Amino acid sequence: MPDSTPHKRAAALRELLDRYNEEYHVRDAPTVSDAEYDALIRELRALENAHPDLRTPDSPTQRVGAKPSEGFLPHEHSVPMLSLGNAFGADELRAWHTRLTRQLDGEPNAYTAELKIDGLAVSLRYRDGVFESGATRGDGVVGEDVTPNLRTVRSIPLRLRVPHEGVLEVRGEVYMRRSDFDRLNESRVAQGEPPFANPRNSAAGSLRQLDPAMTAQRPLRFFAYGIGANQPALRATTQWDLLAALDGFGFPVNKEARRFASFDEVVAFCDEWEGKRSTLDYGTDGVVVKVDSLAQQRDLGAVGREPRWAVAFKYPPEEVTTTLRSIEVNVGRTGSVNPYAVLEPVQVGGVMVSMATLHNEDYIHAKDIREGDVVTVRRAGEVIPEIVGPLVAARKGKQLPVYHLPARCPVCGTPVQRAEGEAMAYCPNAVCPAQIIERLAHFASRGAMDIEGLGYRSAISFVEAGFVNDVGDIYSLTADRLLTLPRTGEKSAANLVAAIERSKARPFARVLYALGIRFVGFQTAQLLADAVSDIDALASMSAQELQATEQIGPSIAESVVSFFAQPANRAIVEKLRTAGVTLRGQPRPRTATDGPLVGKTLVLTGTLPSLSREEATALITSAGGKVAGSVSKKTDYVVAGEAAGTKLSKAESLGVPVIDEGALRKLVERA
Ligand code: 3B9
Repeated sequence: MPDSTPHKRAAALRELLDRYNEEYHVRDAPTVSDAEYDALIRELRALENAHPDLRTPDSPTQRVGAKPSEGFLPHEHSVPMLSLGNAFGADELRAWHTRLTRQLDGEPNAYTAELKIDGLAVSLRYRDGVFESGATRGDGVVGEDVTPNLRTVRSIPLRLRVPHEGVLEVRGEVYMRRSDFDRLNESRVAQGEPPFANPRNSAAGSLRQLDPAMTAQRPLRFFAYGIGANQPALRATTQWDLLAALDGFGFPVNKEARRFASFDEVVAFCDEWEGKRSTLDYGTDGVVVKVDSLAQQRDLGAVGREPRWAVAFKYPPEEVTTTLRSIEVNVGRTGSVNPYAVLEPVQVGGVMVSMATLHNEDYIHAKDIREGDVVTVRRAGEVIPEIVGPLVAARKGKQLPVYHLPARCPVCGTPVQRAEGEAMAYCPNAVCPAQIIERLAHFASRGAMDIEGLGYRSAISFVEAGFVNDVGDIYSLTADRLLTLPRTGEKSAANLVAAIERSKARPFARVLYALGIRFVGFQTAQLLADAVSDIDALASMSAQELQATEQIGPSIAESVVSFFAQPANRAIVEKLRTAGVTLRGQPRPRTATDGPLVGKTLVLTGTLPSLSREEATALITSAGGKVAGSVSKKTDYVVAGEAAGTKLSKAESLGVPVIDEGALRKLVERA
């Protein structure tokens, strides 16, 4: 209900809106819908329009109000924004700790460890609890006044939740979430605008917009980690208290921050996040370790602009820039022509990288990547290195030509084809040596036929010698023939022949996977192997029949059909059959549709004399019966062994027949 006066109503609306804003943008826990919020802010805006004297700078209506500016004014920080010394690795972190322990004449009482957010540092100034101005760090002494832009950042409160009469400067990091950044870049590309290279650049660019209305449309966020000027002084005596006070004022404080009593725990925290940081939706380039006690911080002081009481433990960067020497292509096992970048070698995320995938021609064009460019390379966690994009500004003056995929297969010279609507280009020559080599290497690889000693190098020499034209030919390799190859001794030849021999016993699913049928990965191969009795059954299935199999979609089905439609592939199957490779599945415990136990439900309990649980289940299901986990009136038999428990007594009380393993075997054999 409207309050008695417009003044009171406006105050009430502001309080509500501030609370909802904080719930949504700071706590990530909204309690009202966007529509409710919008209705309230519309009401407040109308009220302020009718009574302009009610409009205050900290009103939630004033987040976007300022007009575009000509440029940013310098802002002198009343308390300098210090910078952090770096520690690369645990040894340097311990060295930092040793230095300060010596200076303090003992260990600090405690430490805080805070993730170092990959954004840009800002200082926010509040006077009498109201946001007054904000500036970038600059050189730590003078930054740029970006007040109107900071006002648009929803997680920055325009008014402190707890009154503070006087001045309070809050320091922290403006950043962008990775997910928000991806979305922003997608829409920029869709509108023909150049994408940002990374979330950090995107946040920096957004905060330095001359028109605050532009900044308002960018998904900027804020984490608070410290204070500057504070008069009257806050009562905190530790960094940990300070973080709690900032939270109490309504600022977002990163929830991963911890306080530790021992330094070893700090080191463990840094280690732990090195592996986990790629799971976060925001970038972190390290951990900021601080001496917790503000009194001890004061005792330690600073050297130049770097406090002795804090340090940045830095992770190896996940993104670096380097020069793209050239774009090359390789030909995959399906004939796909795969472009990749040859890079000036660089360390990324702790490993040396000299190549990165470029996926396909469209990807190269979408990112406008050109040979000779300076590019940003990313490697997060275990992922394959990729090129984020070129630094177009570094290209100035030079005219770098747009890249085009070669028109012909670089290995066999066949013209490359690219079907309408497909991302990849293909070499259509099924006997292209590049494809044969890839198929051989895949066939022999670990999860497939696991032929030890048959890798790329031997695959190349077999193809070059003309010994092998397809994976079926592997089984006609003999020690004598292998010995005619350069660099092949008696022993390695014998070992390889033995490894090839052993591969004949690999299960059917692995054989199917090893064939390298497009879209048939190991899981799919397992599904197919379970669905058919043998390879001939699979080869004779239509796409429709295949699709009737659970989890087999149209692309897989088409691919399987077209694989077996090719005479060359049928010939391979025959070579495998002649060699004695496993081409049929193991009988699997699938419920048979006929047999002596059709319609019967059995329950197993205790240890049977000769059958494991799995074997007993297989026996029952192969006879058409079902195995249930618990006894009920619907149970037909309970099969009991040694140390049977409550299921046995339940069966007796319900009058369900109890049989032993011998009786089960007789039931099954009755057919
Ligand atoms: C004057 C986290 C970051 C960080 C400090 C950080 C970057 C810098 C810092 C901030 N993430 N914490 N902390 N989580 N990226 C520790 C350097 N502190 C200051 O800037 C600072 C500045 C101070 C104390 C701290 O006291 C003085 C007062 C008057 C004169 C001189 C110093």
